[in-house]
Amino acid sequence: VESSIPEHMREAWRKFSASGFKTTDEFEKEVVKHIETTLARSLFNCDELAAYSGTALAFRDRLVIDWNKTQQRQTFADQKRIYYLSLEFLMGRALDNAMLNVGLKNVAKDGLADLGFRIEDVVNQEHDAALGNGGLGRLAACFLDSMASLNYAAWGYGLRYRYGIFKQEIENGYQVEIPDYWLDFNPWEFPRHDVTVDVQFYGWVNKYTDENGKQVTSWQDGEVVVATAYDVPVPGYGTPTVNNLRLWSSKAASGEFDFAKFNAGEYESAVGDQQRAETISAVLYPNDNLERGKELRLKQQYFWCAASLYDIVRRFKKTKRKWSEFPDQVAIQLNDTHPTLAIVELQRILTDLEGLEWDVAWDIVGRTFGYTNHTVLPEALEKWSVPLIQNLLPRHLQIIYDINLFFLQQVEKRFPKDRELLSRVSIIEESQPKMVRMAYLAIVGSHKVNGVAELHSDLIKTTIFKDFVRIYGPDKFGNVTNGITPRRWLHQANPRLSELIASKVGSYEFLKDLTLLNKLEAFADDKEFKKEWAEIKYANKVRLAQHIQKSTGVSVNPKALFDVQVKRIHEYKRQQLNIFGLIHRYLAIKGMSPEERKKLAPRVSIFGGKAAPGYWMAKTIIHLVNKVGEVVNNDKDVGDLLKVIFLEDYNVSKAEIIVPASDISEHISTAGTEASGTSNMKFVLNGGLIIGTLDGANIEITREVGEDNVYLFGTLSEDVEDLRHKHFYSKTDFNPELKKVFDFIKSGAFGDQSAFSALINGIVDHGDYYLVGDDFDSYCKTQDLIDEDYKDQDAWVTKSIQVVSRMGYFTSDRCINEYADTIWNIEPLQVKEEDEVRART
Ligand code: NTF
Repeated sequence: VESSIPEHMREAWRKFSASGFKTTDEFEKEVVKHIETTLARSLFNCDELAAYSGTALAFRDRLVIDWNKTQQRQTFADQKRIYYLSLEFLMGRALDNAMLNVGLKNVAKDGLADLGFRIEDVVNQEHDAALGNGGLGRLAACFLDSMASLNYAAWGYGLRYRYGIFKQEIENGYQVEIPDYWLDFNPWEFPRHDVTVDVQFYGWVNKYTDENGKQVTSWQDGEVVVATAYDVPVPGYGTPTVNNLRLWSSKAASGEFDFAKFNAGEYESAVGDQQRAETISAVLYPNDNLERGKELRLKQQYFWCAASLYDIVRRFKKTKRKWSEFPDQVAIQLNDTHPTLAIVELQRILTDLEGLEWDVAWDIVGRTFGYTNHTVLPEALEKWSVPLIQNLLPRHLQIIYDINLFFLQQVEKRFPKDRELLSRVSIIEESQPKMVRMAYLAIVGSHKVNGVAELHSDLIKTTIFKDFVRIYGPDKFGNVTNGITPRRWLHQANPRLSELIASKVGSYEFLKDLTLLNKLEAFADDKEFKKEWAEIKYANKVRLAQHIQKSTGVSVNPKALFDVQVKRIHEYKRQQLNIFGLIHRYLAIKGMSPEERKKLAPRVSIFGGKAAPGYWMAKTIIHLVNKVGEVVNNDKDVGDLLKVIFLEDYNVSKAEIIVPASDISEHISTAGTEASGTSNMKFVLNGGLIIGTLDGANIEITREVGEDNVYLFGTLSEDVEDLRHKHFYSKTDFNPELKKVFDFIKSGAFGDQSAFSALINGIVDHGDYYLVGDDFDSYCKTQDLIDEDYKDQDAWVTKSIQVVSRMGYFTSDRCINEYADTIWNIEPLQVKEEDEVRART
């Protein structure tokens, strides 16, 4: 408050307050100004990168104006805020999104043309912000877009990794990882060197009675690391709301380095302290659906939780409210268990630092947090070893033990003498060493727990969290089916389709209310419309074909069926089923007469995705796909009938090219393993059909778009356990067609067969955990059906239109409204109508 300018001196401020460009001329003026002054370049020295930088800075200025106003508005409104804690935010590129969200892309397009540039080339200069692995991080990014677009007062909190997810190159068919240093030029972040938090590690706990006879618990003599805030504006679509994503960066507490040590000649150790501190936020862990219990990862988690909580509490304290009102002002959503320490940290702040009674504090904590579970895979459920926490966070370990004690006492009271139950639900697992079960801690410390698709939410209630449903009752557990933002995944990625839709449904209003897509249904048999629809898909395929040619050297026929599987490489996602199916197809083609071949539908199979660097089996799958591609793509007998492509370095910006170009995409996880999946929604929203198992959101997509419009196959989730069990005593009825595929691989058809033996043995000899053998036959038959259906292009296009018209449910706007209603208990913040109108024009 002391830093605000007194009312009688605000005249000059109002007069000169920035307002932002509106016309092409004004835009150009801004771009030239930035290129000449901010970048110190000139028209004699301006490449596409400089044009990108100038454009980004011009739009950044524009966003900052609305951003500041939004933050002021939210502060004055003094209402509840949402805090979304996520270790991953997979934002992708920001410029195109900013241009579309503020409604000035056409202005920029014309302006850039005047200045000698094509807008696509300029946009393509931007480096993806890749602070995430896959679905979990991208979901967080879609949620930020929706929360801003719906005018919720919401902040994201994350880590500012110096290195995001690695860049993938393929060398001789193998994945090679290259560091992703993305911060060289990043106009979208604002360092807040004045917003810092000291975060403590190690040390010991001192309990004593002070001079007033009060019990004091203090955590002392630890090592301090400084968290500095970097803020990223998050613009909403068609609204002046610009929310904030705050990312923390770590630095040693002593500044540049410890001068005392430096002067004493201990240069190395002085620099070492600095580097050790900076290491905390240096790199994103590249595992998807896997936790490995590394100490540095735990440090990252606490560093981020402590800084975020301090920030949230500091903001609350400015309102001078009573602590009991904290949950009326603050809703914190935990994106998986990664931020679970925030629960413990808030309890510590309220009891040790603010002096609240344990029970009073614990009630506040419970009302504040909500926890979203994103996986049932046992290897992905976080557990931290007690000795590790004891050493790094001694006070937090005590609090965890107390939380567990009070929780178990409560359970004992309701279920007397059920010792089995007590040991099953204990937050502490009595193993060697003892482990803290983070999901259990998250459940006990939250008022709502949700899964991310109906099947998944049912599964968590009946399997991993079954006992907790007994203890707390079913109401604590809910479902919020995932969604995606139609702004990025339709309007931005597929502008021609978005425009065609707008021309039929009347306006671009469907981007804010996706259920309006249902108006398209009326045109599903309209000849003219179908022609335009098909033309757009074809143009998108031509664009992808060009990309494939450029990046792999393989030329593919855009008239062929494009079959896409892009996602992290994981055994449970079953890229191996896909590639085995393709080898089967290749063998079939080789065995056909020329007449038979003529009847076949040409197909291009496209794979993309990264393997975690330590995930050997996933890397083997990548290797096999590449080797199959080498053989198939160079076989003259096959020609256009089959091409197998591995696109390297799959990321958000590549997805924006790939997704609009698919005819069929594959979502073929073993039933019960993929919590939701979100790319399935992106493909269908762009008029692609899907082949999938009855897993995750596939089930709800099928319900919405109709069973006739989805290619379903494979084992049901309720049968998975029995089959797994059966594999251990009968291998006799092993699929003969799949065996032929394995024999072909073993013959050395794709190079040294020993490279693939583990992949095959896992299926043949080691229990086939992911049921590849069980589902192979129905998978291949379903692919044959797709071949047949694709030949009838007219019927295919009708389906394509129908499915899009029924995708309204899968907008992330719907999810955010559900979270707001059922978990956060928060309403959007009203924005003045004139501001709304200004934002749209
Ligand atoms: C992922 N979970 C799931 O594997 C996906 O099915 C889901 O779509 C996304 O979350 C988003 O909900 C994880 O990445 C994690 F971390 F939980 F394993």
